[in-house]
Parts: sequence; structure tokens; C-alpha cells
Amino acid sequence: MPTKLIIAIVQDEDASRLIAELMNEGFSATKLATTGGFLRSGNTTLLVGVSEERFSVCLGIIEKICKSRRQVASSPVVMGGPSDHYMNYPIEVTVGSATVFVLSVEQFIKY
Ligand code: 2BA
Repeated sequence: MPTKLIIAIVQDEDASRLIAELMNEGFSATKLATTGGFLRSGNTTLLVGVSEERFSVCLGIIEKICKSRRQVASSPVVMGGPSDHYMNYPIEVTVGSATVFVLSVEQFIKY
């Protein structure tokens, strides 16, 4: 019975391996195709309902599989002057291995 909901935002490159490992270990997961607000590029959000006892196993798998990477993003800069001119310039950011939210499950119902 899931008592916690793990919402894990991971990089697309890690998503397939992560799902495969979670399935191997008997977890159920839902994969959502999502977009990061800052880079505006695709990432993957997984919803995983887990029991109290299996919670740390799931977190351990996420930590083991997901890797942080450097990515180049294009950031708009406002130029000076009377007109509203924008110029894009590349910036490098480190995208974390996984951003994880943990929520308590109030009810779990399957019809
Ligand atoms: P993005 O929003 O595309 O962000 C990608 C990376 O860009 C971030 O990696 C961070 O290194 C950098 N970044 C994000 N916002 C920034 C800002 N305002 N100024 C400068 N750099 C910024 P992570 O922090 O590892 O985040 C990876 C992805 O996880 C994010 O993709 C977003 O989809 C999600 N995320 C991270 N924190 C979140 C939060 N508090 N709420 C919801 N989603 C979050």
C-alpha cells in the first residue's frame, strides 16, 4: 500500500534506465514528459507510489542511476537603450541528477 508519493524530475538521458531498474525492483511508476522552466528543454517526471518500508530503496535507485550534467542554455539579456532589445547569450548550468519531492499519500484507491 503506497503511503508516500515520490515525484522525481530527472534528465531524459537517465529516464529509461531508471524506469527499467524500478520495474526490476517491483515498483510501479508513471512517466510524464515534462519541460524545465529555466532551460525550456525536455525532462522526465516520474510518479512513484511507495510503501514506508520500500521508500528508501526507491530513493537509493534514483540516486544510483541519475547523474548530474553540465548543459549550455541560452539566456535572454535586455540591451540598454530606448528600444526593448534582447540578445541571447550562452550560459552553462549544472543540471542536478534528480529533483525529488516527497508527498504523503492521504488515500490510495484503485477502481
Ligand atoms: P530547469 O528549470 O530547466 O532548470 C535546469 C537547471 O538550470 C537547474 O538544474 C539549475 O541548475 C538551473 N536553473 C534553474 N533555474 C534557474 C534560475 N532561475 N537561475 C539560474 N539557474 C537556474 P536543477 O536545479 O537540477 O533542476 C532540474 C529541473 O528540475 C528543472 O529544469 C525543473 O524542471 C525541475 N526543478 C528544479 N527545482 C524545482 C522546483 N523547486 N520546483 C519545480 N521544479 C523544479
